[in-house]
Amino acid sequence: MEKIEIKVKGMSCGHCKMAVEKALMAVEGVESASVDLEKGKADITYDPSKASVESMKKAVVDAGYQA
Ligand SMILES: [Cu+2]
Repeated sequence: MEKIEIKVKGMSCGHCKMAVEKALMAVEGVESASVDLEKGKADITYDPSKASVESMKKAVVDAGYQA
């Protein structure tokens, strides 16, 4: 497992935080995702053999935010 921090823009409330976490958790290989709303970042633990940084960023973008 590896850890990464991705910057996420466009979040404004707790619902946004939940939406981004849910989108990240839906990516295959992502074990956990914790979004910090105030700092605008997501701490992700993932399996690099299954999940790529690009696929995680795409999930955030598809959810309606900027990664
Ligand atoms: Cu919101």
